[in-house]
Amino acid sequence: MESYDYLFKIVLIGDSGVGKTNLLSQLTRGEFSAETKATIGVEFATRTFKIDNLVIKAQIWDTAGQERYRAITSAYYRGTLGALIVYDITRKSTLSNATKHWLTQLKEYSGEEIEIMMVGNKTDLEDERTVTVACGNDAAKSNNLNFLETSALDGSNVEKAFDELIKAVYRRRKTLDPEFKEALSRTEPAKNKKIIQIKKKKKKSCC
Ligand SMILES: Nc1nc2c(ncn2[C@@H]2O[C@H](COP(=O)(O)OP(=O)(O)O)[C@@H](O)[C@H]2O)c(=O)[nH]1
Ligand SMILES: [Mg+2]
Repeated sequence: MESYDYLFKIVLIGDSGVGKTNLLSQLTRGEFSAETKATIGVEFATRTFKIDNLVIKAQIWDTAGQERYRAITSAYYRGTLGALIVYDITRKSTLSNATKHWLTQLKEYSGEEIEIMMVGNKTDLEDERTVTVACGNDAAKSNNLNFLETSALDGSNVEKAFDELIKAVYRRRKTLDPEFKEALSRTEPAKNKKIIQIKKKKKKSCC
């Protein structure tokens, strides 16, 4: 088995049909499928990233189509350190759902201390675009999210979107977790595998 220093759980969320499954298959297998089918079978796929001489294994969770019914459960989000919230640049409603529904649910289940990358997918469909880059960027900015546009079809920015997210998670862990810092100060990469998780925050009773 491939060895790694840290394991980060990442989740993919967003409306049905925005391209979550294809972004993941493009990242991990270099594959794109034009078929519209509900995701079946795969719970997550993994991919390793190298940062500061450390091997970070990203375990990236994909939904099994349950987002269609907005029925994602807290188990899906448990232990998440980072999320990719995906919308489709040809469908405006998917952007408003990204910030209203998906971001709210993510924060509710995962707490505030996670890194989020918002992704406007399907840039290859420029002629059908209804969400401008500026509009997506503004929505991301006003919610303090990282932002990129991608195409799961031609692969543009796919690697970059995940890579930037993993790096942001890594930087945040480094500032939050004393043990993590200690491991980083060693000259050799840490030999012990370590699963970094954050505990769910208790919900505040009022706002
Ligand atoms: N043109 C184009 N189609 C895409 C892209 N990403 C996904 N699709 C298509 O959009 C549909 C839904 O994709 P899928 O990955 O299953 O979306 P999910 O429901 O969010 O997992 C499929 O027909 C894909 O082929 C993309 O970047 N460009
Ligand atoms: Mg899917």
